[in-house]
Amino acid sequence: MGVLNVTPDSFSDGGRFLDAAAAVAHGRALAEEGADVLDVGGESTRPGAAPVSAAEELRRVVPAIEGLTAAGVAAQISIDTTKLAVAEAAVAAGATYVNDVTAFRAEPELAGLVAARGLDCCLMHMRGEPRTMQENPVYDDVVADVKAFLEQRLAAAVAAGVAEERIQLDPGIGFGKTLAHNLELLRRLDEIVALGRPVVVGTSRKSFLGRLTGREVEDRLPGTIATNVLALERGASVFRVHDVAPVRDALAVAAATVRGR
Ligand code: HH2
Repeated sequence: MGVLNVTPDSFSDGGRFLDAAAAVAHGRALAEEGADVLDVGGESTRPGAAPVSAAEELRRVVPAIEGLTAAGVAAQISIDTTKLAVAEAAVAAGATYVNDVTAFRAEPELAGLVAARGLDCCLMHMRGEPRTMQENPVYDDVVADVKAFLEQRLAAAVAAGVAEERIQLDPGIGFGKTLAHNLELLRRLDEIVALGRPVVVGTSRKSFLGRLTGREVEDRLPGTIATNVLALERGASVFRVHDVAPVRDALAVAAATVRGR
């Protein structure tokens, strides 16, 4: 899953693809690098980020998705949003996957859209909301807590009519978690995989990699690769990254080693 942020303020690439033509060109490049899914987002969820109105989010993402669809991009288009109105317009423009970092808690009606249109979706764990989520996060047992949350959100989505086979789950690396929490989630990712749905991981360029390596955001690819390879070994199946080509190569080698192909 390649990240396509159409925002002025995303933590690693804010402002680079705000123009629709630049976003489409970057999306096509990610697809050529081998992304199966392009995750288009118009609202940054970095720690401390301020919310964006639906009108502004629509203004950012719809032209980019329309452009990707018109270009016949060879990847599934995902809309990274928490808002029903944004998802509806994105689907009309060609998106068939909804990535909601609130797991249908912000706008529960989003589950109805996903169900009615037969869309794929990702339900992610987040403690609190982006503005405050990094203020002293505490868990009894982070893996058990995240697993129980995802199990409950999976059941809620199925109860709302979403087909279980359309649902992917994500522990939400960096969303209301300390460095130790992120590492424990990655180390024990097999416990999340045991829920039986494909697991998505998003470690790409995140600040915990900077904490471990001392690297700035543009120099965190080695840490991104290490975490994705470990996640694959523990059973993850979707890898949300900014740098598709190098991560794809690393995962091809890791998968061949782990699975014998
Ligand atoms: N991480 C980010 C955004 N959306 N969605 C899922 N499912 N999993 C993630 O880990 C995840 C996500 C944050 O990364 P990015 O999009 O690069 O930054 P920003 O939120 O600042 O736009």
